[in-house]
Amino acid sequence: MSFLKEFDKDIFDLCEKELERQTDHLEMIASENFTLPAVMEAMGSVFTNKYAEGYPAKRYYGGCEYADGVEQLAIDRACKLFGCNYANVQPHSGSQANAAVYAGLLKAGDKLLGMDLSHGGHLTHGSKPSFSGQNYSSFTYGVELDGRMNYDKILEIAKAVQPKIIVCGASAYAREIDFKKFREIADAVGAIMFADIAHVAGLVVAGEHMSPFPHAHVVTTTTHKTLAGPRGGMIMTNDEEIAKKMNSAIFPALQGGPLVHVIAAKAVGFKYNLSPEWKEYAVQVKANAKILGEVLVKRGYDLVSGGTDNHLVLLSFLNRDFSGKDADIALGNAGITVNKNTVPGETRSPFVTSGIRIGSPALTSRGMKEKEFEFIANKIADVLDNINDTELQASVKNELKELAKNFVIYNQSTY
Ligand code: DSN
Repeated sequence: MSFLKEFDKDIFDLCEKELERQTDHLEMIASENFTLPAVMEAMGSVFTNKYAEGYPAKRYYGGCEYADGVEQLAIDRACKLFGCNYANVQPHSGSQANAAVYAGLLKAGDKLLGMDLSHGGHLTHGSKPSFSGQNYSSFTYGVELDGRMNYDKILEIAKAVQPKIIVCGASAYAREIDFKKFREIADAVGAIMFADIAHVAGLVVAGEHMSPFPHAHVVTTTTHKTLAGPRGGMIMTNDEEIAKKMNSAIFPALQGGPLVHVIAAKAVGFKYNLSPEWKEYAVQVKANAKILGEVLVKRGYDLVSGGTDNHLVLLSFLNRDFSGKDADIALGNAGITVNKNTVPGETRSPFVTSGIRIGSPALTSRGMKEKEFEFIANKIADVLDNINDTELQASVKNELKELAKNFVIYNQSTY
């Protein structure tokens, strides 16, 4: 970072501070991860200078021969990774990818059925403050009191709503999603099945979560969560007609020039996901989340659905006298970064909430295993048991900083 240090000390210093924060704190936001230095290098490459509207071999600007190489490699690797026929790697984010699915397949006002945000869905799955709830006529399904999806009930809702598209996939759901059942539901009502696998994509490609293929008509993901690649989005399908619609929806309908440097970084990330080490990582992500949940249950905490099949646990404080916000702040003071999250049956506002979501992907990328997660889970319980004890928070913070020192992910020479 010597160029940056020399040219813009203000931003350089903030980068330094952020590196220190990422190093000293335990990152347990379920949607975050640490990407490879090689991915960061690609993101900082010369491709940031290039305009490349269009698609490989069909560009609107000259000089795209190497951009074509980058994008084709990213597409080929994505298709190999997910076992699908078509991939669009241009979406700037998961939300942009989802916007393209709707723009390509729906008309304004068409009916969309997705998971309720407060039950673990996502803003772009039809939530009213989002374009997805404003431009389309959106309906929701949720989870049962046991915290799990009830596919018979979702079928009943789908029959009553008769949506054009059914969205499955979640941001805060700890159980495996049965994509085969969602396809049966979609077929029963003649709907398009759209799977947003942003949270579990890294597990899917390792065979550690059911794949949405061959069931879904269209699939989106982000590339930076469990996939541990650069920040961005992607759309996949096996249907040639849908693939054409997705390409037109991304460009020229929704986006302009693709971020070729990020597409290069996506290709690098996919190379990592295709490597033999990836399976090992995904298995460890799940094992770490599992022990985290088990310890918290042993310590008397309620987990929505009682446990986890994937990379996250959702703790419910509905029967406690503190909120998700209180827990988020207390754990933050103790050096553990999580996010407050609504839970099924929520009684508090979305700014306060009655839960927290805790994930294992980032610390697993740092090399932590069950032993460390058991230790951390006990520290989380200690802090929550004594939610107002700021001295305890400070001492846990110091202990965890010492632990973190043994699991260095980046150092200054990395970037
Ligand atoms: N912000 C992401 C998450 O935390 O799950 C969803 O977009």
